[in-house]
Amino acid sequence: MSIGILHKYGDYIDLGGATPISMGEGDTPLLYSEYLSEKTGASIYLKVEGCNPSGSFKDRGMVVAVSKALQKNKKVLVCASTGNTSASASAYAAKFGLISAIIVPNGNIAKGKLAQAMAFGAKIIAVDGSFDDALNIVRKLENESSIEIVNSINPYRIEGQKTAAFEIIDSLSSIDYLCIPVGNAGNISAYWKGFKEYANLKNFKLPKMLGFQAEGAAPIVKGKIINNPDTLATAIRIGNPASWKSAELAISESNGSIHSVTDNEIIKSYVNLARRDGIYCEPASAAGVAGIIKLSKEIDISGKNITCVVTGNGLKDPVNSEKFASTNIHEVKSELNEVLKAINKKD
Ligand code: AN7
Repeated sequence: MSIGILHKYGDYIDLGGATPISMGEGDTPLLYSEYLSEKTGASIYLKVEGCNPSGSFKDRGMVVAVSKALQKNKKVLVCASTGNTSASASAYAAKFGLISAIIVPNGNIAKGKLAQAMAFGAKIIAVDGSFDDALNIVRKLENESSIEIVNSINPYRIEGQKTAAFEIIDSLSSIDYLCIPVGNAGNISAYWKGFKEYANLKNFKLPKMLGFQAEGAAPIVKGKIINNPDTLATAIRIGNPASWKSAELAISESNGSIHSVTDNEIIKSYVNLARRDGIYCEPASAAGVAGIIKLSKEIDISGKNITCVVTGNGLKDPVNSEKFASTNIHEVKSELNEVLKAINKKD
């Protein structure tokens, strides 16, 4: 049976007396990329977080936040979301007998994520604003007694997400760089917390944190709130990240840096992850890979050990997949010769 992060790493997670629950989060693949390593001269590994129960890294944090919500006898999980947090919250709500209410930017969440939340029976509230507007409303629900806010402003989310750093160290002993997409900036903060805490126990050299935002939604890179963030990587279409300060701290403490990547660069890496590594992710998840390819042309990373976090599953965003990663469909009669002809035909 899958044990989940709270059973595997329970000694290192502050649960404050809550009962650990599980949907089998974590223990995700860490795959060596021959293609990316050859291209950059570094040793590049991919942490495939789309293999979590609801298809993204959010489950690592959600399992902790929901354990606490159950301990506090809360009835309703609420989050603002660009999609993955809402899919995760709705899954845990379904399993643990809670209601989920998700506040999403109308028209700007990927189809698969909405379909997931619907399937899990969530109450879906689509606001005519951005993710940042939705989160501002959610913050005001703090004093509602039956509601647990499960965005990463809930510290238990970060507490759970830090376990991905533990897993990387358990596999590779140490790494030089961690490359990670940045949206609301919770995950980069969580990894850094995880690396620091684990270094006290395992004695390894801390990695440099490299964060990557989409160019049209790069408030931390630009040092200012972006009022109308825009990118086709809707998961990271965020103009005023909640964990802005802790992300900056992670970057400065680790001697890392934060950069932007264009939608074109994101899509190129998204398609190559599928075609060269066999990893089907959503566009935002490819931002870390796009970033290290870009940086490899500016700084010498040869010989370095690098892990790129691939944050969510490709099935979540069928529209961008069809738009940017489709191939021909050969429609033929159901006859052997026709099928053989199609197999041998040059596209
Ligand atoms: C695939 O679901 O913010 O920097 O509401 O779905 O921790 O926000 C999702 C973010 C990267 C960015 N990759 O992580 C949400 C949400 C994927 C994501 C991020 C998200 P953070």
